[in-house]
Amino acid sequence: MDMYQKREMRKNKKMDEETKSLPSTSINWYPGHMAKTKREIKENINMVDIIFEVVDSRIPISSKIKDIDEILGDKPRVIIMTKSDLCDLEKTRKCAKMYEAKGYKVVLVDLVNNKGLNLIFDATRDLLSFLDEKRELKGLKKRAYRALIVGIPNVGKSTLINRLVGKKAAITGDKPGVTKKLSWIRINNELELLDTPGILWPKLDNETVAFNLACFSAIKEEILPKGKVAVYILDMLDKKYKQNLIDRYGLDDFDYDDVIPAYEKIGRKRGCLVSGGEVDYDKVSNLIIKDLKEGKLGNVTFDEV
Ligand SMILES: Nc1nc2c(ncn2[C@@H]2O[C@H](COP(=O)(O)OP(=O)(O)OP(=O)(O)O)[C@@H](O)[C@H]2O)c(=O)[nH]1
Ligand SMILES: [Mg+2]
Repeated sequence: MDMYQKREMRKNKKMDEETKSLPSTSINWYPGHMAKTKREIKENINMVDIIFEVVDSRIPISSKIKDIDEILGDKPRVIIMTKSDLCDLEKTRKCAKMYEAKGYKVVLVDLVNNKGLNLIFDATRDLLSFLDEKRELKGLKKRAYRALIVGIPNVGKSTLINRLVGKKAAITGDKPGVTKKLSWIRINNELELLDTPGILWPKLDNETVAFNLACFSAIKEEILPKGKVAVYILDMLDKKYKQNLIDRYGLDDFDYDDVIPAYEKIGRKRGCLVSGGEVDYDKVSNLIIKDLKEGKLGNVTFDEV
């Protein structure tokens, strides 16, 4: 990197600080198809018995849809926290307790190692046994419970369905916006699930939430600049998981106001170089984001209560 690039990067950093105070609604992140999904959920809500609301266990608060309650009404609800293999269990459990105190049932699952799935069935039976009793009184046979699965993009809704059904019934992918339309999937005699595309809320009212979502790929990459997201990650780790920075990058000194030395160190250590041996800052940003997502920066939870 030459002097000019360094100056530009410092200038950008200054600009970033200035934009921090901008009204957050200036970020356009709400594609039209999400409004359509919400409409369709509304249309189908009377057909379902229970809601499986999926959040990412690394950001259990930021990843909860903000304006969903008006649509879901008072249907029984289970909050399913996915990717527990990658989270900081202690912090995530505190968030789970906070939700439980509000009356939600909460289940933590690790969909890579199939952990916690039975707890979803247990919670569902607990919440819905009254339906069976009601049907029995009317002389009707028990029928499969119908669950609606909702959540922001990329939290693992379709993966969860595939694990529950025991085969690939829904398309999944490591980027937001994989599922395109609502679809019913029969899990077994006991459960039917309605998979939905990920949704967000129209107004981004909190910058921290936006960065948390960007860190874990819940919003499309072009919404927040990668450099900003990577610096946010370094800052969060510096504040909450310092040892992880030392372990992975040998970085024991991070200065938010001058990120260049950190970028230089990481770039050299991890080989993010251009020909001539200069550090490639874009490559470093990409590496930091990828490392975080894949758990190479340790098990982390960014939300705290
Ligand atoms: N490590 C880990 N990865 C997971 C887990 N659950 C899902 N994933 C991964 O997360 C990514 C997103 O999964 P999807 O099931 O496509 O997410 P989705 O919520 O259906 O996403 P949209 O359809 O885009 O809204 C995939 O790469 C999954 O393999 C989990 O428990 N642990
Ligand atoms: Mg999906």
